[in-house]
Amino acid sequence: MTKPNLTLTIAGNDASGGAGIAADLKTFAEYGTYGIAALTTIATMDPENNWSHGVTAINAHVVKDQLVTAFAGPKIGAAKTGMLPDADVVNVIADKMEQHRDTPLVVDPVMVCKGEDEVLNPQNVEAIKNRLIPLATVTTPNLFEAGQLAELGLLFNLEDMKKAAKIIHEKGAKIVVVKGGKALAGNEAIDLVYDGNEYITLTSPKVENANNHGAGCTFAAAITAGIAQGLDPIEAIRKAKTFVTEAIEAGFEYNEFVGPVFHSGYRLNRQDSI
Ligand code: PXL
Repeated sequence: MTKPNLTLTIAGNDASGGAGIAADLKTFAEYGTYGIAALTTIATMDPENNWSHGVTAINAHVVKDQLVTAFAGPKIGAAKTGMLPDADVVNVIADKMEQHRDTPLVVDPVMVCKGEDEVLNPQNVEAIKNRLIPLATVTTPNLFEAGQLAELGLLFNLEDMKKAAKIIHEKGAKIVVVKGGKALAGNEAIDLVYDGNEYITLTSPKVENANNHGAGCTFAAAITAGIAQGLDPIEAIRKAKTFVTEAIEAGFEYNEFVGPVFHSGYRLNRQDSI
């Protein structure tokens, strides 16, 4: 067997296993890549208190040390970022990725978790915008995040998404995917892709009563793995959309509070489990 392609996630742990590094590493494995994780935060949820989230930050110097280890092996085919707790951590990651500009970077600018309205602190959003977006091969904001990054406030329709995508592209991201997802009116989940030349819309039917916790992380991780496997970014985005749609279809109710995607859905639709 030849050596696997390496993929790196720089993200938080969702203690319920649906989002964050759990989603990323499972997705990397489904694609047949060798996943590595650098942990940035630990997110816990309290079943006694309506699943309210607790977030513990990993110190920036520990994030830095993890990245030194991660880059000490074979070449990393592609990396992604997820939940980042503060500007210090963002800066450490940007410093490292500036030394490894030949490693494609997927920036999932996580600002909020489903079911929680807390937005990350403004300095953090600024740091993501100024330090990571310029390094991004692909960035995958949802409607809310795209509005924040483009400084347009709330977005409501495809025209707003196009405007935001163009502004985020001007900030340096090579390809911007604005995820309309379930939030847009109508019965299709629409994502808008902009590469500086053309707008491409990717549509899929909205999955009814979707158990979709972790869908954003899974989508970005799938793009990362596709790029590491040699797909061009647009092809990687198209394949990731199919991968995450099937993961959502395979989603399940974890408890009364949350329903995660099942990251193995795409493979299990094609193959029996081991
Ligand atoms: O879905 C956003 C997200 C990302 N990363 C971690 C999370 C969550 C939401 O719960 O816990 C670690």
